[in-house]
Amino acid sequence: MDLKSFSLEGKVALVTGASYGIGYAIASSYAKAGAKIVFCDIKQEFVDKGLASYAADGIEAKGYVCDVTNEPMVQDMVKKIEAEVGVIDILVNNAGIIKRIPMCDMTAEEFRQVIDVDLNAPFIVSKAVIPSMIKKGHGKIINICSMMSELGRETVSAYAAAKGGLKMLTRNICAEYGASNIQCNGIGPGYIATPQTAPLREKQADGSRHPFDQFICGRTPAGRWLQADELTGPAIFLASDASNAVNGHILYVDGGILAYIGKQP
Ligand code: NAP
Ligand code: GCO
Repeated sequence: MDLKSFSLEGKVALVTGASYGIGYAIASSYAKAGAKIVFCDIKQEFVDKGLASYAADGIEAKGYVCDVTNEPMVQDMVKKIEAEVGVIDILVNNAGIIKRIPMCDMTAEEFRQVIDVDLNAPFIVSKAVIPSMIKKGHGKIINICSMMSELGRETVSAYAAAKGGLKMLTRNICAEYGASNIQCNGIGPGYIATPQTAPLREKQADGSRHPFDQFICGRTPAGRWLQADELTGPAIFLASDASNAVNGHILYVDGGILAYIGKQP
């Protein structure tokens, strides 16, 4: 086997919501593997912040303001990327939100907002890039799923519904476009220390650890929160030719959570 198949040299990669957090870590690793990086975020100030961080890391990235739930805006962004950078070889559907609200207290509108960003948007962005991937003869789509693609927990009904749906959208894109040499896979991160999970790790008023922080460490065989950088090896693999025979798969990068019943009392 030629180890060059792990390289992303010359590929164009779009990572959504990648000004910071998991998206930023994945996009940066793609740049190091040789790809040209394009990212989007919903607000100009976040795009500017992202551009400054990439530049500080010595990475040349192009950033676009785009709300991934807005189909005309996404179609427009993809056209611009094709004209200004090139046809997208790799798409990472990373942008996501969570609302931690008990189901019976959640409004239908709040539920819809989460489904819109976490499930409808990956459909909208994938749909925008697939036609050019078909013309080019290959493409990689990576959907950022979750533990909640498999498990439920109190307060995250909309998020779990969306991430469970995203797992099945992943399999369906594989089923529908595998014959066009498009591989669509998911990464299911465990509990990663990013701004999204910061409220779950906040120190208590008395300086003790947040109960959820203790719960997650006890529920993870690795015994710790994971870092965004730990997702990058699997993300490079799924974006590269080394994974051309892997399709419709969800690769859980969870420190062992899904294999574990939890710490014995
Ligand atoms: P994060 O720190 O909150 O970053 C999410 C990014 O998505 C932000 O840059 C956010 O931009 C952007 N975004 C939100 N709505 C958007 C929209 N409509 N259009 C464009 N961009 C939008 O989250 P993260 O922890 O890095 O998570 C990234 C992905 O991994 C999400 O899909 C999340 O569900 C998933 N995930 C996270 C964990 C974890 O433990 N952290 C575990 C499993 C899966 P703004 O800041 O401007 O809103
Ligand atoms: C939560 C967390 C999770 C993680 C992640 C787990 O409130 O339980 O935010 O949903 O972000 O998706 O894989």
